Amino acid sequence: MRTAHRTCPLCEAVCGLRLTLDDAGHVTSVKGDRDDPFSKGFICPKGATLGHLDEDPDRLRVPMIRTGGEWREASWDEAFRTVAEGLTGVIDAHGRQSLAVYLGNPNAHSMAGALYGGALIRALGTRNVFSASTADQMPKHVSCGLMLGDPLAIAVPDLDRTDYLLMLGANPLESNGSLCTAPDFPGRLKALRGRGGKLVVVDPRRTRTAALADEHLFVRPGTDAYLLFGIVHTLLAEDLTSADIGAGIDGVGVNGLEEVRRLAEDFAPEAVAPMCGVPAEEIVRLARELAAAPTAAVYARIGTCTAEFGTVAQWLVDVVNVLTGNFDRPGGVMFAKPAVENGRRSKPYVTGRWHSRVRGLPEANGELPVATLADEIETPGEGQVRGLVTVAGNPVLSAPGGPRLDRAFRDLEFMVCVDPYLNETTRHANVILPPPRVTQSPHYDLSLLAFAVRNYARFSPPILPLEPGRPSEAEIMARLAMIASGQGADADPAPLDELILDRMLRRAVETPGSPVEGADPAELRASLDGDSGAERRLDAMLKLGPYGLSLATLLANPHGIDLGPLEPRLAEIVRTASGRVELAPPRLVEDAARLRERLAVPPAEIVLIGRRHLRSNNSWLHNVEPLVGGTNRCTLQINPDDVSRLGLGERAVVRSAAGELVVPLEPTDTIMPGVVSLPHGWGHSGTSQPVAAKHAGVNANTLTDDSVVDAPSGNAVFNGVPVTLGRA
Ligand SMILES: Nc1nc2c(c(=O)[nH]1)N[C@H]1C(S)=C(S)[C@@H](COP(=O)(O)OP(=O)(O)OC[C@H]3O[C@@H](n4cnc5c(=O)[nH]c(N)nc54)[C@H](O)[C@@H]3O)O[C@H]1N2
Ligand SMILES: Nc1nc2c(c(=O)[nH]1)N[C@H]1C(S)=C(S)[C@@H](COP(=O)(O)OP(=O)(O)OC[C@H]3O[C@@H](n4cnc5c(=O)[nH]c(N)nc54)[C@H](O)[C@@H]3O)O[C@H]1N2
Ligand code: SF4
Ligand SMILES: [Mo]
Repeated sequence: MRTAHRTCPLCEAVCGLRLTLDDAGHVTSVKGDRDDPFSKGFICPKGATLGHLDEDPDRLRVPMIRTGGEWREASWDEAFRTVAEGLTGVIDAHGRQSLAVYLGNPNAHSMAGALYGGALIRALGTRNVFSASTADQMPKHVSCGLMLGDPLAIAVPDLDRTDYLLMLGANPLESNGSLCTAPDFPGRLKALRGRGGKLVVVDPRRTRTAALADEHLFVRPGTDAYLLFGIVHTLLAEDLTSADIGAGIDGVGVNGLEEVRRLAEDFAPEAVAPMCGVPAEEIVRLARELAAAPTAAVYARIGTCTAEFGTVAQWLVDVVNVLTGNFDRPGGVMFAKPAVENGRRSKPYVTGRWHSRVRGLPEANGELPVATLADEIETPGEGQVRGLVTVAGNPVLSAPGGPRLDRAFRDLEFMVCVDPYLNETTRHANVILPPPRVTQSPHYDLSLLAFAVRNYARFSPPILPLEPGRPSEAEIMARLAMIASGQGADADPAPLDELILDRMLRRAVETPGSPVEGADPAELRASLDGDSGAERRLDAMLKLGPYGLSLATLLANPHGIDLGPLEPRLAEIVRTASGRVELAPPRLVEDAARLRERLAVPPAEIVLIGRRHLRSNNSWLHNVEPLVGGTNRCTLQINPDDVSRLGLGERAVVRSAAGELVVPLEPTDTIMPGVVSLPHGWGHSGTSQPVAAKHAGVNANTLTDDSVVDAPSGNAVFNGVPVTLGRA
């Protein structure tokens, strides 16, 4: 028996876990780590079943090679050789622009994804870069990029100190939070109420989060931008804005206030109320309450991002936070200061540096919208995608118009997937390269700690060793990068880490004011610790970071280190060309005009939205028996009035512009009339996962339409999809 501590890698809450293992290395129990200063023992059912996931007998343990319809196990050498032949074959025949890469959500949780994703993209040398970000948070990146000059400068609600939280399109009691790293989100919301604060939830469903709130308001899907504009209008019309805006925030000036005032004129509460379904007097009251609260924060997540005006909505969230004087202020919204900081941008943020070949959609953050991946594969011509690399993604279930991708993937000349499962997407691969188990992998949250509600750091070394000859996920990605850059299947990936380290250390010693200014890079390199290239790179980044931590300090503190509450730091954050906060970026002003034109368009009678369940995680925890037991969760929630009005039975046919599905109905008055909700990540077929196959469900993205995107960011639209319902 032994115990080991590590961070849960499954969601953004980064809970500390305490694992017990027997002598054979089997996980016998998983509990919350009470000594973790951030999560303090909190755990959810997913974390508690991490041992089941880790030892799932259906996970792939060795590479798989497909010939025709036949899969066989292969050695790592043969697998990498097959990848080298496949990728170079496509490059030689059609050029590098015929390659595409798709990086899925778990890359945000792994050291491998954070440290090698960029190298892999550069090595592939293609502009066809896709990721789950354009099915998720790209609108927030674009709005922050345009307002603050840095797409990663995302302010999070100061949950533990705020007096008033207005939450739109998020359900942290199921999701445990997103773009707001906060272990025990439920406990933090209860504490907010306990100290006399107020929580208001805006959601087309009365969720578990809404049930915990002081107040819940139904909003018509896809219309949060109207509601937020109504609030902005009221703040300006009633002169409720903070007196200090003119003086700037933290010494940082604010541009564009008059432009916002001009735009907001057309979005009076009475004008937007019929669109968003929130009565005008409620909109006015929300604005007054936000202005009057000693501190207040507006926080909006996936329900508002994956909508047609997602970027405008995200922008208005921060406009309200600025206008009420709550931007970069304790109790308002603030910026974390992680132990490893993101590299500073040297150029102002722009989108549209290139456009997608078929639909001419603009690039954002170096990516093209996943909503146009199928177009790029299907449409012949120079630059047609013929080869695909996926890492930790399942776009057949997660991307809009998933079934179309399912068909498109069949026509690829070569596809390689890094994934522990044979699933709806990876079944189209020629080669699957499985990463090791969670317990065999090191963990540090390079991405998520930048969005934490407290500054905190924690490193988890691997608990169990790798089997001889088995590469870590970092090595798999590094070797793929070596292959893509033409160095062959047998190239040693170690020089890649050395190259990256060398660049990092040289830049640091040349940077005025850096903790190692003027030092000798070779000496610094010699002083680095770590059992792998990835760990040595982490050690270097920690040592160069704002707290001067190191791998050794983190190893000596296995429960994590509390680095204190968030502090105002806007002056360090802003990277706009003007050096000021841009309250009215031209690209968003332009989209606001489109939003104004829509005021005249009557809304669809019935629209579809998604939802999440605590025991699920997108498409990939459905093979874990303890998480899928109980009643079927892949149901269409519908208001009972709609059931009787439409004369529906136990099941219904749902049709959209993209496709149709037959689904079981779950009548509930927790959803507003005119709205139906279906969770994504289901519709399992053709996998090697017998448990998931028993709980197959249907693919919600059969109904979502890849021809519609949020214009500024190219993000997919999952909420507010017009549908019709008929008897099954
Ligand atoms: N258990 C579990 N946890 C997860 C995940 C999971 O699949 N399962 N996925 C992880 C991922 S990848 C992410 S990005 C996060 C997401 O985390 P959250 O953003 O908290 O996501 P949801 O729980 O889907 O909550 C979104 C809410 O938006 C509502 N909504 C839908 N349309 C609209 C709209 O137009 N306006 C408004 N105001 N609300 C709307 C929905 O009813 C839903 O309650 O969760 C992460 N955590
Ligand atoms: N209709 C609708 N669609 C949605 C959403 C919605 O709300 N509604 N939400 C969207 C959101 S927010 C997101 S983030 C996307 C997610 O989109 P994806 O990232 O494409 O989908 P996931 O289901 O998260 O797939 C994760 C894949 O990674 C694999 N995996 C798990 N752990 C690891 C690992 O450590 N290494 C590697 N290499 N692979 C691993 C799993 O087996 C699985 O194949 O879905 C989006 N799709
Ligand atoms: S809340 Fe998220 S991080 Fe915490 S135990 Fe559950 S899945 Fe893991
Ligand atoms: Mo996500």
